[in-house]
Amino acid sequence: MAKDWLKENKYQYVEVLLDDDSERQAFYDNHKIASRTVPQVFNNNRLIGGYTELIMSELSVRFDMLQEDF
Ligand SMILES: N[C@@H](CCC(=O)N[C@@H](CS)C(=O)NCC(=O)O)C(=O)O
Repeated sequence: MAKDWLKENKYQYVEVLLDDDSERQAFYDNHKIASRTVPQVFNNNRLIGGYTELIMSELSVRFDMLQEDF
């Protein structure tokens, strides 16, 4: 869903596959990610979160832009 959303909204992304359990655990630990789910979306090396947080962050930016128009 996150990949589809990024494509639809014309964002470029790099996918890091974490199918291997130990690699995935190491990734969570190295990035201090408390959640143990995928996807984990980063923007400029900064963790946004999962799909839900990705959508929420976009909505937040759009909402701020709307506010600036008033
Ligand atoms: N709220 C998260 C949910 C992510 C989620 O549930 N991902 C599933 C795979 S699609 C997962 O990692 N399940 C493994 C688990 O819950 O341990 C989001 O929006 O990204």
